[in-house]
Amino acid sequence: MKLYHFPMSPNSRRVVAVLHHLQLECELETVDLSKGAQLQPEFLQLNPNHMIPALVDGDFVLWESNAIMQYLCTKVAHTELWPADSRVRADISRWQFWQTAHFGSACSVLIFEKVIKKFFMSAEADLQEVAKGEERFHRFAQVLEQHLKGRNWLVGEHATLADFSAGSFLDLAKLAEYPLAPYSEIPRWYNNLEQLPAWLSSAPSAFQ
Ligand SMILES: N[C@@H](CCC(=O)N[C@@H](CS)C(=O)NCC(=O)O)C(=O)O
Repeated sequence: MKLYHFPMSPNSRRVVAVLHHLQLECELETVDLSKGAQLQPEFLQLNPNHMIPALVDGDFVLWESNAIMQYLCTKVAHTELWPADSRVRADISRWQFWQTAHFGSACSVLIFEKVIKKFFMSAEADLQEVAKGEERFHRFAQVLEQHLKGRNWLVGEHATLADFSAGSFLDLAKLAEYPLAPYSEIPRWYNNLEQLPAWLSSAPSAFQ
């Protein structure tokens, strides 16, 4: 298998974390987003959305990080990341979809304004966009905070794909200045994730 990724991307980091957790053999190829490598014709053949991550497994090409994560889990007989029970899987999928549609998209506004503009475009953050991003962040962070009360993980008693997906955007929390001050459960839970060997070994700095 070969995974096309970019180390700084939360969407690809969570896939790399799954690879590490499951100890699957997979070649990693960096697609340098800062140089527009995702727009090269060879990569567009793999993912016409020009987005990483993308997985190639023989003649099967798969894009969308959450789909890749679920697919990787089917490579092993059993994993707590993606248990066989259909309701548990539905619950995990719920959080993965929620992350993509809501929480991650709120974080992305702040990442774009505070990180990408500053480091890759030498531009100032648009304060109106930041305010909109923060409002959206609070809307969904409150849901996460409430759910985490009395729990160590989003679903059941173990880390699952739900935690890998929902947690992945928090590694940029400081740089993107997420308004996390009112929340205590979210940092507590993210700290649990940070203790997992696969989370540590997939950190962007581990590739530098
Ligand atoms: N929903 C997609 C999002 C992937 C995504 O947003 N990738 C970004 C990096 S974090 C990307 O490749 N952007 C390059 C571009 O849009 O040209 C997934 O979960 O895989």
